[in-house]
Amino acid sequence: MIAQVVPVLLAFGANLGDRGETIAAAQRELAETAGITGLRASPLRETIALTEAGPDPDAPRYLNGVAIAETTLGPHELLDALQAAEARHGRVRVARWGDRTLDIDLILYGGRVIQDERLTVPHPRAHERDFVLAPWLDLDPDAVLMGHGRVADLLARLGDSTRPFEAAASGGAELGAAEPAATPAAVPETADPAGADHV
Ligand code: A4P
Ligand code: MG
Repeated sequence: MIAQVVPVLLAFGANLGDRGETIAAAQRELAETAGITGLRASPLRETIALTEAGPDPDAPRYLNGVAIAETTLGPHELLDALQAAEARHGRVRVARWGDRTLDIDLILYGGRVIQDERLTVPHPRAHERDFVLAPWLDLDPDAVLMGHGRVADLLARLGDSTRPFEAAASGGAELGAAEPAATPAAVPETADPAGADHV
């Protein structure tokens, strides 16, 4: 049986500790994980913390970025790898949307729609978050979010409160973010939502 290679979009966020180094290290680790290839990271952006009470300019700022990759892992295996990386980098779950050393979300898994007790894909809030859309647009100016349309249009409607993060440790360049990249958003919306992980 030949494993199917699936394009994925991952989102990274951190607002505690050495945020840029944590995200860069997690991206390096994922790039070296068996079953994950071709990881290309966006530049990081500095963003205002969104809490359950709304945007909080007094909370520690986040760094956010996205990465595209290809995987032969199934979606839940990939989530296991993302959560293992979060745990290695000291993620402690205290409050929903609370401060964190590292959060990694699976935004897109090819053209698949997944809804179960562990995973909702496409990520249900990605379309309303400038901290996901802005770095994604940096990485892929033609990006399309399945079910919602062009990322450039979504971000223009939403407004962009994020700022480029200039630190040398931004991580994106190291993993090859210089060239615009095609993303899983390029997967046609007609993609078989029940598409098997294996052929
Ligand atoms: N889960 C379901 N679907 C997914 C998915 N597509 N990717 C489940 C990742 N996980 C997914 O996540 C809770 C559970 O969601 C997991 O156990 C997994 O099985 P979590 O990481 O423990 O908790 P969370 O991240 O606090 O919750 P949630 O609802 O996923 O939060 P969001 O929507 O990701 O928002 N402000 C700024 N500026 N930047 C940020 O990055 N992030 C958040 C978290 C809030 N505010 C932010 C940022
Ligand atoms: Mg999360």
